[in-house]
Amino acid sequence: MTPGSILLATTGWDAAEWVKEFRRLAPERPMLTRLENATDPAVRYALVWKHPHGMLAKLPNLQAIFSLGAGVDHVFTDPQLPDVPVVRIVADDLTQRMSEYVIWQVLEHLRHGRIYRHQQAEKIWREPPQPASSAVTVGIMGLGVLGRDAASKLRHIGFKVAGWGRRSQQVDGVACHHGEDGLATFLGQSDIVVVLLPLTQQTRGIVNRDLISKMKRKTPLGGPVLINAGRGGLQVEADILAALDDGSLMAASLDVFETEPLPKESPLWSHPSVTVTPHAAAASDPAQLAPLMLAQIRAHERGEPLANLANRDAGY
Ligand code: NDP
Ligand code: OXD
Repeated sequence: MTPGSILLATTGWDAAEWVKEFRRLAPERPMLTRLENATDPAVRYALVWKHPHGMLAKLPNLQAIFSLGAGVDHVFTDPQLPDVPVVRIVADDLTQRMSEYVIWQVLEHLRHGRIYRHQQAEKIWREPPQPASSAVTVGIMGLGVLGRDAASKLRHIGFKVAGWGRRSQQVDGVACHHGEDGLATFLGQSDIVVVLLPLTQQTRGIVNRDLISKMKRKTPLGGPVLINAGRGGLQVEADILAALDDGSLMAASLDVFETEPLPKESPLWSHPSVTVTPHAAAASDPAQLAPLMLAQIRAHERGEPLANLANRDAGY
């Protein structure tokens, strides 16, 4: 069997390193990058990040779609998505990067990073109260591959950890909650809420005024803290800003936004209680991930099943 061609279809993302990596690892396998070539019958695999909608439907022999990220919302929003398996990224490298981001931001809030940066700029020598990590509960919304790893690493640092998902599950040392009924209890327990949910029809806009109003008010940090590294569509930015301004939210670390890149006029950029990062919590590194994708493609061509399939009905 001749090796199937790969089409790389991305927008808003420089794909040069991915092309280089695939050409290095599989020089025998034709790799297409021009989106107007998306009718080529030789293409069996599409690697996508925010591909132009409708284009994949024109590939007559497409066998699988690989998301270049762990999230697949950008794939499922294509109204003409062909009926082939959609593979998402599950990789230790990406998981480790996300856990690093979560730990970094949780510690930033525990250890008053924003306050000390301000104090240094003003030459102020003052030590605010220092709560123990063991006095703080980090609540993780989305106990999937990324949420469970972050939970385990936070526990090892010393935090108490709660988690919330769609279905009931047990995770060692984590107070697990699920479904709509479990959400208020989960929020009432969590001093810092970390959002690692996928964006689906059910989760769009979930981080809104109503959810923030259910967050624990009295926390060892002085107020509730939000960290969102899931997707921008999960949050209602106007509600977050209003909550920060009226004090119902103390601080927020946001890696993802309703519109990306975050528009220059967004008040989030300059809000003193907000930390903005440019959708950089966990980068997809081609040197780490291309070999895994290629291994999947080769296994598929040997007749083995594809792993890490997204569920089209659930949307993640
Ligand atoms: P998983 O699919 O492994 O986990 C998703 C979790 O969310 C599961 O626990 C699932 O519950 C839960 N969930 C889904 N829908 C609901 C719902 N309606 N109510 C409650 N819980 C729900 O995904 P990953 O952990 O691999 O990734 C999570 C997200 O992180 C990605 O979808 C992506 O959007 C984002 N991401 C962001 C990055 C960044 O750089 N900012 C990088 C990588 C990913 P259940 O266990 O019951 O299925
Ligand atoms: C992802 C992302 O989904 O980078 O992996 O957001």
